[in-house]
Amino acid sequence: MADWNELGKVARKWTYEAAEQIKRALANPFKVEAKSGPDDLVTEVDKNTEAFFYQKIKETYPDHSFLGEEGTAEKIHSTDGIVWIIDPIDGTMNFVQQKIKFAISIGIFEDGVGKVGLVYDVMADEMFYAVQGQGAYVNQLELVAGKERPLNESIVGLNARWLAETNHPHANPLMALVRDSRSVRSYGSAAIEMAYVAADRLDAYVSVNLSPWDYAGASVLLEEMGYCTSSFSGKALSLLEGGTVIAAKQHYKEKLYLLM
Ligand code: 2AM
Ligand code: CA
Ligand code: CA
Ligand code: CA
Repeated sequence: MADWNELGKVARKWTYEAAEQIKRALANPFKVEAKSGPDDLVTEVDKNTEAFFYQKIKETYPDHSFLGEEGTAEKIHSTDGIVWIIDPIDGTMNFVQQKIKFAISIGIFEDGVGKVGLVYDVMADEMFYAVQGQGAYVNQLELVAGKERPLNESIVGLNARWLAETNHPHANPLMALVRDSRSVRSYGSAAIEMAYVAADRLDAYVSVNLSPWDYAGASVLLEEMGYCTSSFSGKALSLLEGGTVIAAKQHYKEKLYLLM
């Protein structure tokens, strides 16, 4: 049986190493390309960081599988065995333009069950991590369950872009969420926003379109806190295909489904 504490330690060690490389890269010019549009960027630093993790995992754990955003390894079609799901830089636009608020995100799963999750906010030096059944932490501090606030006292993370697309099927429910919550925040990194829910800095986070690498790491943190992660229709998040995402304290679950 795998030693998840040990795997967690190794994942954190590699993450700190990768973060040093990312910070060094930030000091020099690097190539930026647009993928699907001007708000969807990738840099050579994203690709190099993913390749770094892929090399390490292949060398150290040749029987583990790998899924990353930048396609370093072939797409996987099954979650059998031990699978590392990695977003080398979550919040690439922040990385390129703001140079803060981006994260390395790693989820390690066994037969589809989250065992290790980490989200490392590189510039803030905040390591959010959890090992299944061992608690969730930010750096040395153990996270404790947050207050269950009513919606009008809650702060919700979401991307404001969806509100502007009035024909979008979820524009109106999102508008209601903006109106009825205490306030909304948009940080530009889904992984950090979901980690903030785990850490009680946000009460909920919603997105109309994410991929497994965006939420894999944070979903282990949220699970460990007893919070809920699901699609807008209440389905479990898939590790092979993306879609809508709700990450929230448990008491919002029914409320958010109804709203969406
Ligand atoms: P990324 O930076 O790794 O691409 C805000 O853009 C959040 O949504 C980020 O976490 C970003 O992850 C994610 N995201 C998912 N799909 C995206 C897309 N097509 N374009 C931009 N951001 C996307
Ligand atoms: Ca991306
Ligand atoms: Ca991402
Ligand atoms: Ca990314």
